[in-house]
Amino acid sequence: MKVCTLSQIMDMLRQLRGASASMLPILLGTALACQSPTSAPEPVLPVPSEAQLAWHAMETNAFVHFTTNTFTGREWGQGDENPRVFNPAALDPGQWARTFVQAGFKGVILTCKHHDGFCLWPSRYTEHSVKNSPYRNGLGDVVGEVADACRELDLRFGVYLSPWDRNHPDYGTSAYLVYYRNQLRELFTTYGPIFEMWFDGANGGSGYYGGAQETRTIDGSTYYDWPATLEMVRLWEPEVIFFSDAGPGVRWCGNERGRAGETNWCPFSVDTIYPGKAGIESLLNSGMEDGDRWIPAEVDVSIRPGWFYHPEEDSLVKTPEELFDIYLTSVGRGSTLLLNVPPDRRGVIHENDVRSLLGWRALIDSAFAHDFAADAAIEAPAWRGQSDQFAPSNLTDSDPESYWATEDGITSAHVEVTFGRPETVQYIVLQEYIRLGQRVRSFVVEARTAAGWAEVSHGTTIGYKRILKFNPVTTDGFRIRITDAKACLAISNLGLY
Ligand code: FUL
Repeated sequence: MKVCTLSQIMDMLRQLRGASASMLPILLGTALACQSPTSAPEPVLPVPSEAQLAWHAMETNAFVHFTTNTFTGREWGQGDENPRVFNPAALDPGQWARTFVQAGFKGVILTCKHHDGFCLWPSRYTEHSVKNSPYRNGLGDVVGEVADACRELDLRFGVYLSPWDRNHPDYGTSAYLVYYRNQLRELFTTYGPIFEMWFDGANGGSGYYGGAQETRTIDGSTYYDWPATLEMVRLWEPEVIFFSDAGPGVRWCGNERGRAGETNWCPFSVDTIYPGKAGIESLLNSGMEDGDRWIPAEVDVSIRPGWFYHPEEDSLVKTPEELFDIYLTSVGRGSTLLLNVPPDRRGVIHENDVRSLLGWRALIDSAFAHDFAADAAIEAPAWRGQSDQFAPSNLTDSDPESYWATEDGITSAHVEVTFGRPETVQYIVLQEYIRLGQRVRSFVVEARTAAGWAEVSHGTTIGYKRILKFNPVTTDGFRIRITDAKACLAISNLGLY
């Protein structure tokens, strides 16, 4: 029996909209022929929201650290910096955006305020901002310029607003929360749409605090009252993704080295977790197979040793090869990569960073230039209802909404891919149909040899995307064996490069 994929149904609906009365019987006939006798697998909870699905699909985003530190050489400003030190004489967010687009990024997250409390927009709630800097004689608005440059090139824009503020006199009291929320209102109502809000876990400690020059500690589990803040922000931006150790949108991957866990579950339970909680790095890194919420890991790492630009690090920019390796351990492990590229003192992305970024993109493009699976024959002994809707050919049809599925309760199964002639392959890309939850616990990749199937690689979780790199193998066929899963399989994509 002929069955319809979601995209076929969407096509039909589109045609129906423009159909004349005489075409209706034909379209109805097609629709009836498409009825499926086989139901889709039940979702395995938790499942991602639409906003999280869109976030997964972004895959790589740019992080931009820029503040007084860029000019003072620090990584964490004390909060006592004179705003006059902030003077990017040739600021060019258009150059950032063009570079980011060429590098393949889909979004940009800007440190609107780092721990030094200096605001890159002329906030009406503080004097510690661009309005007291020489930049455009105090009339500039870096956040506005960056948001506009992003929008012009279809990059989504996100904000980092440090909860810890070493400048503000009220930090540590409830008055500071009012200040922090006022600033969020300014950002979300002036510079939206904002796709992601990033609040890091570095909280409390020594600082200027309006001249007090002291150490202030806060209770990270209660002080910020995050649920109330998030509820407020959602009024302005219902779909915004919140980043923190505890999500709720996405979680930290537990390190700043660019490595998501080899086993990386998106499900995560946050009952006892709050932003900045110590000692949970490995949990954050691997997620929780039985977690009760979808909170995928985001990998944040800098292209340089520091988060901010320092001239003495110009020779220490990560090479295209190092960045490619990070791509494999972030995007290739089911995460999104948030790669920090800090502008220099002129206000542009330094030549060395541009060179590395473009070299990195060229490596990705060349590694994944030709998918040998796309025109290969693909077979499996059995699949869900033997229905076209769940057939193994869905793995290679480049439709992310179609998938190969097994019968309920069948948690191990295999597919065989046969090329027309021997090809040399070094990467496998697998993607689960995560709309129905994350399922796979382990899998094995084998190549056909004269002596039978030989293992070339194996992995644990797949999730949104899993890329495995192995020693190049020349063969005319592969077998992918899913060896264990939480429930029946639902896999949308298989690529061999
Ligand atoms: C950390 C901060 O302390 C660093 O300066 C940087 O912003 C990094 C992304 O998050 O918590």
